[in-house]
Amino acid sequence: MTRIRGLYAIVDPAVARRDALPLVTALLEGGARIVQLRWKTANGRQLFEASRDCANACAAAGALFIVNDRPDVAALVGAHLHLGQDDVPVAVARKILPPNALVGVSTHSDAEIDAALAAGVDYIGFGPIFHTATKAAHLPPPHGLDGLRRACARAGPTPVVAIGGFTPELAVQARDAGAQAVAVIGDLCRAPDVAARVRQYGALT
Ligand code: TZP
Ligand code: MG
Repeated sequence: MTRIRGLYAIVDPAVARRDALPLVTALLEGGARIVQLRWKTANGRQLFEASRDCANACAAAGALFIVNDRPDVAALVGAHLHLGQDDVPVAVARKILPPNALVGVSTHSDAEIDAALAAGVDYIGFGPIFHTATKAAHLPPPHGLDGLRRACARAGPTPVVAIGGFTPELAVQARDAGAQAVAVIGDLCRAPDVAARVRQYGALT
């Protein structure tokens, strides 16, 4: 039974203009049970220390904690791992992760979905589904809900995490289109009351 289900909250301190730990604390208070730390501008020390603190907070709340980009940091803090297309290959990352670590990969096309499935990922990130105000490099145009439906069919039993432009209302539509989870950056990181915003995703779980 996959633990990738419902709201997949992504903490991006650069988007939020706040430190990672207070954000994670607010997400957990609101009921988030999957939290990823995505901090592209951090140096190694910053990312390690923030990951360690967020991992501890998530463990205390019984939430899943996922580190973006960096297998070494994920391994050091006992986190799960999310990889992009430009990161180390899944099989290489798994060499330094414990066997129970989940590894997910961001995909944007059929070819990337197929490659991720062949690599044995635990879940697939797929997007962007809608227009996103969060700047992410080299994103293709939005796939929309029809594209998401096709991606879920292609992924078969592997869980699909939809990403890109989500709000509580749109998240329900993604779930109805077949996504097991919905990843959210801006709508949570830019929320004036993060815990309250998480609660508005309650219909997802
Ligand atoms: N990959 C596809 S869309 C996206 C990424 C990293 C950004 C999603 O951010 P937001 O703010 O939830 O639209
Ligand atoms: Mg990456």
